[in-house]
Amino acid sequence: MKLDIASQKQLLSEHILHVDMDAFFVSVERRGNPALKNKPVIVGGLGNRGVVASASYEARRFGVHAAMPIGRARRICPHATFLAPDIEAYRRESRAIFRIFGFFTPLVEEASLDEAFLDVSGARRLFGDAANIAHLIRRRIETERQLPASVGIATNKLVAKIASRAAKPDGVFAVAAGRENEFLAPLAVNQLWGVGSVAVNALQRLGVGTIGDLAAIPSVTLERAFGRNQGQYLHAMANGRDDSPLVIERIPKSIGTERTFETDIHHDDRVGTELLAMADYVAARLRKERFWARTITLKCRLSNFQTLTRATTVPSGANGVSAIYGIVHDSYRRLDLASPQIRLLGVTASGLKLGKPSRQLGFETEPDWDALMQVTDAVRARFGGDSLKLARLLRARSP
Ligand code: TTP
Ligand code: MG
Repeated sequence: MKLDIASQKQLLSEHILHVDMDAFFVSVERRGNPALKNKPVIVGGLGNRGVVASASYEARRFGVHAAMPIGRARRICPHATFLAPDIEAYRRESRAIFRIFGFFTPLVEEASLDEAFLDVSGARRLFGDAANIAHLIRRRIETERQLPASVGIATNKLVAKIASRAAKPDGVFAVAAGRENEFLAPLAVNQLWGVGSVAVNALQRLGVGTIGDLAAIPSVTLERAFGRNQGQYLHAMANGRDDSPLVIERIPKSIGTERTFETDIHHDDRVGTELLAMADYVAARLRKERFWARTITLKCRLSNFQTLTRATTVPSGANGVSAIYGIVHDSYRRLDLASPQIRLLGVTASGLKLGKPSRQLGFETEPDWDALMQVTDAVRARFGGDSLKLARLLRARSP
């Protein structure tokens, strides 16, 4: 392949690293207990219904693998050391490892506790090519954290991730630009993203076992069998093409809205309607970005410019209109304003975190707010933010 144009070179060069810690939980445990070195070690739930979370490579030789019931692991590898997980210790370790990644590039996607994608295009001037950066990262993790990591290097995330598996344990595997097909061809199709047992069976019926088999099938054939989007996606992946960008978490400090009224408002009922509209707006934005807020703040400015704020902590996180409205409305009532003259109201969500909250057990009689919000978000995404409104807001303006 010719690489004579600078931009093409940039695009096609191996600039994505996938770093994945080897037997992560086990390695952390082993570091604190050298007697476990080179021995079969299994970390997992030790109760009757527990499963293996992480198995040392010595234990894997006996067939032990992640998600295997612990009882079965005990039968096939009885001489292994079995340990209960210490999640807090793994989290601390994870943070230390991600700090090391951040030293090389700000472009880090946190794929899980023990794995990350790094875009090192901008780091090469300082640290040498991708292979050199992989070497430096592994050495720092080894000297500072005494843990083994493996690194896959490629032109894109898909191939880098598969390459890191090929690098394990404690190694580096680089797939040169233009050699993706060659690298992927002998591997089983389930190594590709999103190809689970259903797709594997369907592909088997087409005579496809390896990624090479899949790459040889024309895109149109796959489109007929799996639909246009999925067919094209499978075809691209099988040929080592993947243009998915790194997903880099940038968590804002807060998401909020406020409104100054043309004339001061006096009625509690009107205040409620305004707060509901703002809660709805904030909640929709939180969900759009997949955030949960641990703090909800009401701001209320009176006609004399006195500004009152009330922050409420929600340890489990909130992202729904009912929860946010409930909090700010309650805060407002507790201000206990005798004859309110309100100039401005504001609702802000802060202490944001990404992903699922720690769920509270629901009461069965409550409506399924999650499902309702999903539907609301979907309708609004399709028909616009004003297409679906809470009945009470039908006459109110959006904030
Ligand atoms: P993995 O990176 O999938 O596994 P690993 O690090 O133990 O081994 P490998 O060398 O193959 O990368 O997962 C990272 C950690 O996440 C792992 O140590 C334990 C935890 N984990 C679970 O708790 N449950 C699971 O089902 C899996 C797959 C992992
Ligand atoms: Mg790992």
